[in-house]
Amino acid sequence: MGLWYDETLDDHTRLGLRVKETLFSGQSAFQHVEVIDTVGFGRVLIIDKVFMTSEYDEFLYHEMLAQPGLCTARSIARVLVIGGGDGGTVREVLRHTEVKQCVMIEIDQMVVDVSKEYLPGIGTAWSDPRLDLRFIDGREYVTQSNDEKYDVILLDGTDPIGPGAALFDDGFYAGCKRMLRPGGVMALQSESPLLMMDLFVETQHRLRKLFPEVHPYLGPVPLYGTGTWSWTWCSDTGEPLRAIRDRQEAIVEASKAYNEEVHQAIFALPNYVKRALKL
Ligand code: SPD
Repeated sequence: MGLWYDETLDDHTRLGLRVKETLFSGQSAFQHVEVIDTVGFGRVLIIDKVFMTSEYDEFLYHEMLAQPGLCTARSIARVLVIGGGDGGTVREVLRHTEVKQCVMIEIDQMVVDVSKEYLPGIGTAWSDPRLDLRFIDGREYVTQSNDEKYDVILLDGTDPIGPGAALFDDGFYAGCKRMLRPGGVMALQSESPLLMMDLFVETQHRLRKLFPEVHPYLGPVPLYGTGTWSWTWCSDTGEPLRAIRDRQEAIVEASKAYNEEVHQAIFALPNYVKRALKL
């Protein structure tokens, strides 16, 4: 049978991958970081025993986190990414030639170093001169920095356990909103509406207190428990379905999942989600 790696989703459910080889295992100042090579999902990054991303399905997560916001914001000259140490989100940002600067704030340098070494196919933009990578605490950055403003902010954190928990509360979201330019868009991963319905709903309520426009959207990510994942599009103004055609056209050809039709479709919510959100 060989060796299996299981992520425990809750008291009665595990998700298991058959392992070919463990490539890295180490403890940083913040969390336990592993990379395994698997039979079905290729190389997989794991933090604190939770699957973070895989070579097999990372595009489903990173394109959906980044492209809906990037294709709707008024400008995308300056983009902030918080988290995203595997490099998949900044790769998506830097596919746009309109982006002049992408600041990435990652608390844990080990995640970036390990991803550069073992997941080079995910983080393909590390040497882009427009990338400004800073190893600092994302929460401190958004709550204490006064002068930096962004057109798009993308939150690519872990689940709200360990250091990732600091990226899920009112103070953090308010700090992000303060840094958004007029017409700007913030998009974040907002967990599974099946496995973590309470957290998903709570997150929507927190965001609605701050932004007039809060629109969750859904897509498949097989690596994450239940396979159904959510992201949320937030803005002061604007409309998530009104994509900027030229900007979309420039990136759709080379995208694996994102295109004009997918952009429209992902914002359609099934009844169980609408009812949970009282929409
Ligand atoms: N349950 C896992 C959630 C992970 C979300 N972030 C993944 C980071 C990929 N860049």
